[in-house]
Amino acid sequence: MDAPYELIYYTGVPGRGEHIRLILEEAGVSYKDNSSYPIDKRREAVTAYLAPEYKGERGNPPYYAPPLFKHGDLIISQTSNILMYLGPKLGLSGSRENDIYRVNALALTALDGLSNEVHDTHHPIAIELYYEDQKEESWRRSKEWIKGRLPKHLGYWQKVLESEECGQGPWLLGNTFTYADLVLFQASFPQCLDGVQFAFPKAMNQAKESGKYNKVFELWESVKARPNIAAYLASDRRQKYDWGIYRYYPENDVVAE
Ligand SMILES: N[C@@H](CCC(=O)N[C@@H](CS)C(=O)NCC(=O)O)C(=O)O
Repeated sequence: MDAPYELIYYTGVPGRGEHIRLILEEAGVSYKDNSSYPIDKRREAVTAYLAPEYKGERGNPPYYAPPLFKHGDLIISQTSNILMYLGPKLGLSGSRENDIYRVNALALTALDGLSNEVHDTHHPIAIELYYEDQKEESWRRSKEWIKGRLPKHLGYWQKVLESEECGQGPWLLGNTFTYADLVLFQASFPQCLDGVQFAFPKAMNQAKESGKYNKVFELWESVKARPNIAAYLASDRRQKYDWGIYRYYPENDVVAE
């Protein structure tokens, strides 16, 4: 299909849209991104698809939330679904039969634990309330997350990278780089790893210094150093972490006892 790839996502933070940008950037393909539109057109490019009067089009049902991805007549939502669509087209979903399902499981696990759970540390009661209206609960949740969940997640990723079945790294599927590595990079560190690092720098530093998760931190460095990813991270297309999934509230960045 010659149609352009088009990401439709809110502007101002990397957000969930970042996982889609990273797979496209790694593959070196061109794509449209409404975050590069003139400022007065950016938000509308997303909200038009979410308006009550929008009923879907060209066989596609209406959407609940961005990111959305458009390719010809197909317009789909859900981050992991979009990645699963692009992975095989861009050669980033493994090489063996059924690898796509292995890669999808890894990506979903990283998104569950290092993206969705991190989001819930600053919005533990309701997404519609301001952080300031759930500060106490947010502090409690962050503390528990850092104590229990962060080591559990990092330990899991270290185990995958040490697994003989997967060739003991450097990537999650051994020698084969896939989009799951990109999701783990973005999730665990900025929106998974990169994101968690932004939100909880002290806790992540403590985890790094423990030496227990070396392969996970090495993977983060290796993804960052991939030529297309490095060029993208240095470009003005890479947006800053601010008020999105990963937020830095110093009072929540506690060190586990
Ligand atoms: N599981 C969905 C979650 C989508 C999502 O929560 N999108 C956010 C923006 S990043 C949103 O607009 N949520 C509105 C809502 O949940 O009401 C995905 O991974 O795409």
